[in-house]
Amino acid sequence: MLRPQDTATREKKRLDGIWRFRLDPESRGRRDGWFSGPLPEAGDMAVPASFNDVSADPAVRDYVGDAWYQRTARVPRGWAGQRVVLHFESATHRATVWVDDHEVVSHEGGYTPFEADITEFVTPGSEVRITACVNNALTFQTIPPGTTEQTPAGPVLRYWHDFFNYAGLHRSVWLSATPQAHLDDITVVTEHDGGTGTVRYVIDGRDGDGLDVRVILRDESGAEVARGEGAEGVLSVPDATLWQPGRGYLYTMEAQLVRDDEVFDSYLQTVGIRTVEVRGTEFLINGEPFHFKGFGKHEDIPVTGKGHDNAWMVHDFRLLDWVGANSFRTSHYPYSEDVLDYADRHGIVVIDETAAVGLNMGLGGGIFGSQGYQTYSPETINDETQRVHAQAIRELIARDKNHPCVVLWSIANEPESDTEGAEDYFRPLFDVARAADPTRPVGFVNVMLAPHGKCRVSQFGDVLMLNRYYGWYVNTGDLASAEIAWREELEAWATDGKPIIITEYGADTLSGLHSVTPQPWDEEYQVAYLEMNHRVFDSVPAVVGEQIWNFADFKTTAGIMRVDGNKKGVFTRDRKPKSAAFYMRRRWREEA
Ligand code: GCB
Repeated sequence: MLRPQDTATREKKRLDGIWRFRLDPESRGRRDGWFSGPLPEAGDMAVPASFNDVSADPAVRDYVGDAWYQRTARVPRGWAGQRVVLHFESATHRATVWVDDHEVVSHEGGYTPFEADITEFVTPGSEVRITACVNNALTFQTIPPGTTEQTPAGPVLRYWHDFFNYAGLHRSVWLSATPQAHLDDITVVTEHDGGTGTVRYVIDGRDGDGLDVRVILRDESGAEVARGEGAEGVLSVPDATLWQPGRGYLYTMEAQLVRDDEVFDSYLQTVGIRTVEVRGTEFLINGEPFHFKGFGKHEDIPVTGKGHDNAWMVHDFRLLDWVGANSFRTSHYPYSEDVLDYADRHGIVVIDETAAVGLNMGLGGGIFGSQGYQTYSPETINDETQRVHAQAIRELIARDKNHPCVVLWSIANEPESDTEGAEDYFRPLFDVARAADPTRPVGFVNVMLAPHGKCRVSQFGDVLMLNRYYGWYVNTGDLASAEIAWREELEAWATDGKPIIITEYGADTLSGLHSVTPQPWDEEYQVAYLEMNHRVFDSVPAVVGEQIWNFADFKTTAGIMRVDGNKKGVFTRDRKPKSAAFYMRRRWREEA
């Protein structure tokens, strides 16, 4: 699947704006055919946005079930004879879509795109009615998982991840036109050797019998630097400018379907020439040791929730630059493609994560507190969950494989990983990731409950990614003991001979709370906590990265461990710096 584009042969029309919207707690809509006419008794909803906080109504905020979106759109009259596609960048967590009365596509998984060829249902120049039934329930067979528990007051959704179950149409919806004979997929893999860059490409086309594939690679000035013929090939780029952390140089590869000099379809694929390799305990980008400095983030902003917003995105990248970060992890789900494009362009390194978070019944609404379920069992996380998880890995890699910013796949965050069930569950999933992308390292994020010597899944990863909260969830307020325990555990991990990235460490901190005698929740404690962690990291050579939890405060479910959300941000939810932001800026910028 290729994201909609405007090119010499393609057009796109964004369908964002105000859609008609209605909750459907009794799931009547399908039976009553709500798609077959104007959505009855509907209100308004912004797209893109999570619906939860927009309405200022607790019943909408906490709603679980079907939610209907509808709008009309005019298919441009110039699209006659073209193939017309309806493309959703995401629908959380699943959706079924109708065009007028025709059901055109269903998709499972809240953070990857899907589309339908709707040519046969539309007439260029006329309007169509587009209806999406989005559903945000979670079960043991969804990624992420959850379950609905019956309470005396009715059903309540429970889940084991520590962020709010925002839902809706979080990203853009597009109508797009392509030629009937069209390009369908592009894969690029890059290498370089002594100044010469190599771009291997594979192009898939559809309905293009008798057409040839041609690719043209241009540099940032638009000058052609290489050209190839055929659906697969290797381009050689003398004196290539590399894509590097902090310097996101991008070539553009134009893929064409052609006959002689006539171009039938054209698609523009950005290409960053760079290599990624794990060697011993080093993580190499372009053959140079790379040290990850950054954050676990969230797609989370006031009111809009997980809805993509360009102003907030640009602002976040400005703050990453200000603080001296060079990377982040897309904790805990695939982010908007706009974010990855932006990271490509700005040389920010990304650990790209699936939405497999909370496969761990040992975790509560913070880090501890068993939930009374067995994680892996026929009734809970089972073969079907594994199948859905495998599909989530494939869809993430299919979507993001060409982004130079992505250097590492994270196939899960903090699953239960110290049991035989975990080993059986995860072994094949690493194979799925490696089959989908043999070029990047693969890992998963280990939880404190499965320390070195107990974890049975880390053996499968190319790198070790550790989330640790010494001085917060354990040794709370006692940084001296925390430092001893943490160093001991980290030194044990270092004996595995793999690079270690600390993918989470953090302390909840209430912005504005100060003390000359630091203790948990005040800004000085957050700084002291970070300083203690850095003493530990800096003394263990296998540590190749530190990503603080979290970039900014974010919304969670209500709970006794959370005051208006998770407060481990170095910035507040509205991106005001805490003292830790200035401290990190000193550490990361002075080291640079
Ligand atoms: C974790 C989770 C993250 C939580 C964090 C916390 O280990 O990976 O999703 O938000 O801890 O603050 O408890």
